[in-house]
Amino acid sequence: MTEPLSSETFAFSVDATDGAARTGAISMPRGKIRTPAFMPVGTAATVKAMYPEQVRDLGADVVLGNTYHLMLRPGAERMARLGGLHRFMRWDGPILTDSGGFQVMSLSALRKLDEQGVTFRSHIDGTAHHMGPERSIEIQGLLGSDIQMQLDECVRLPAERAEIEKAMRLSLRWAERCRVAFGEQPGKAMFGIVQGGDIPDLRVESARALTDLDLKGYAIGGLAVGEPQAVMLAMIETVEPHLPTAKPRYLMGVGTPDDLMQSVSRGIDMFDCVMPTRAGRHGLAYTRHGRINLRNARHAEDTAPLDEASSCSAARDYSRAYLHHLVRSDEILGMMLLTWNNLAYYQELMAGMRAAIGAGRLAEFIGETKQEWARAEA
Ligand code: PRF
Repeated sequence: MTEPLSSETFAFSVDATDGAARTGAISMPRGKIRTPAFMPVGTAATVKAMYPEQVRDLGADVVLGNTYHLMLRPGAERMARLGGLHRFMRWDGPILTDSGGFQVMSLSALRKLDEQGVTFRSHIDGTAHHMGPERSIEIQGLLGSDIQMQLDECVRLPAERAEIEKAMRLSLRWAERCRVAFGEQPGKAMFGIVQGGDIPDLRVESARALTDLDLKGYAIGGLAVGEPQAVMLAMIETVEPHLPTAKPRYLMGVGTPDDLMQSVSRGIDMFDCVMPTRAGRHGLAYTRHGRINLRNARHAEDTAPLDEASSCSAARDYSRAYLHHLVRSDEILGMMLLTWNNLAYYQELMAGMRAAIGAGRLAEFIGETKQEWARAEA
């Protein structure tokens, strides 16, 4: 099952499977990404509240950057003059960049989308911008991104079939244009993005058409955008059989720890989400014992740490009472410690799943993990 790895090219190898779940690695010139992988989000050339060394030490092999934010500030050409995103932010591992369309639609003002791309006003200074598929790939290249995403259109759910279908077909045409713009870049990759909302036949059509483009990897977009978890999981099950087994599959913008476990067991290899970092800045801790809201008064005199058995100092060495105090006082250290804890937990969860898949006991691992959440909550 294992394919040869070469550090000079982009290669994906599957080392073990357990049902639909797989564990393996993507190898690229800047390093190896162990899969299933969780990619911390470093939107503006920083994983918020974290030193790059800390992110690396937690076991993250790859971080995500955002075309939309970085093209506006500091700017793509400026980033290239400064030597690229890796040097700029002091992250020498692989970087995956999202293509910008999704962030334009959620963040910018006066946005308009047509065949040629997206036109929008910056959420920072109101300046007008246009970005088509070719420019998105050009910007991702100027940033120095290792894994670049096609420009796509993501429709929020619920939505009418006509709207979902139109966005899915536009995304397919943009995938072809991105593929041409990307060309052949040994050691780098461009991923396509399956769209099609919550409509199975549109999902299948999207996955098949993208597979025909023979891309290096495939993302599933347009999920976790308002639909129930059961619908998201059903769509993964619909798409998965139509994606090539030898290519990595990336579920964009997902999710909770339970979302990650359910999706890995359905064949997903990569994730990104702001949840652990954003929640950390809002006083929420993800732990082996479940989700803990440190704002809550019940932690005011709790001398226990978040997780006495964690490998992360933030989880092990600080009392819940202290974290409660920091959060209530809006202290920066509170955000730093909770972000650190949350990313550590997410990476521990991924490492746990990789080991469980290797041992053929993913279902048991998921059962044990959820059992501990339920026990701690009771
Ligand atoms: N497309 C892109 N980025 C994304 C999404 C998408 O559909 C999502 C949806 N969960 C998150 N990030 N390009």
